Amino acid sequence: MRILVINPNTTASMTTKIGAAAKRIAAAGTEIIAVNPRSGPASIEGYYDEAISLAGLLQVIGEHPGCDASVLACFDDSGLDAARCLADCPVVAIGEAAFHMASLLANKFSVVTTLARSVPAIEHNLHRYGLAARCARVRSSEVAVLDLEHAAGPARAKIDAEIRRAIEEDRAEAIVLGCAGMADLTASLSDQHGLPVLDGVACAVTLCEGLVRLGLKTSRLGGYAAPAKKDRKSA
Ligand code: 5HY
Repeated sequence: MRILVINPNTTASMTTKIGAAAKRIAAAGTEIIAVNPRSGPASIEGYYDEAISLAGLLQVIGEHPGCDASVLACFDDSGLDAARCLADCPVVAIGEAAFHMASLLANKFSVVTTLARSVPAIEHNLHRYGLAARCARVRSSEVAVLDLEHAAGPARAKIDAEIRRAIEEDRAEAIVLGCAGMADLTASLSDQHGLPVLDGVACAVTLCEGLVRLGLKTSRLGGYAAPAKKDRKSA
């Protein structure tokens, strides 16, 4: 099977890291195609970046028909519903995937994300997915997305400290890492803190493989009907 893994920001080094995390978990016979748009923000932190990233995201989906499934690798699940309408395959977003998997492993989980401005969108998604009651708290580590690319040491120390606070203050029984750029920290953080630490990229790839094996496709009956043919002027 072929899984299209989309990093909706334009930072190629982050796409490489996300692709490596996807390949690490993918089953034998699963081909991972990791891509990012040519246009859009270098990182997505909050509502404005999210809105600016959507045109590039949808363009990339349109340019890669014929995949068996697709992963939306940005933790605020930006553009998920529109992507599901356009893509000719199931689309799984990394936030939604990690929340569902964490709920299978723990009564309560906490999310550790990047900046404070990214928190509200993640909280809204938890409510939208009906999983807010399972999340003790969405915490920001005050690590910018691109700091994960350049300053991994100091960034990791901040994430580490926030996980410790989530365990002590939230009584979190599992941790969801709130950025695709944290994927390479998952195993060592889980070992260090002695609880399940989930990376959304790995969770989403695994769910995609399951959907494909079950032969399941996105329903076209209602909100995810394919876009209607109409005149859409572009700038
Ligand atoms: C992400 N932004 O996973 C999100 C994290 C965030 O560019 N990739 C990004 O802060 O919402």
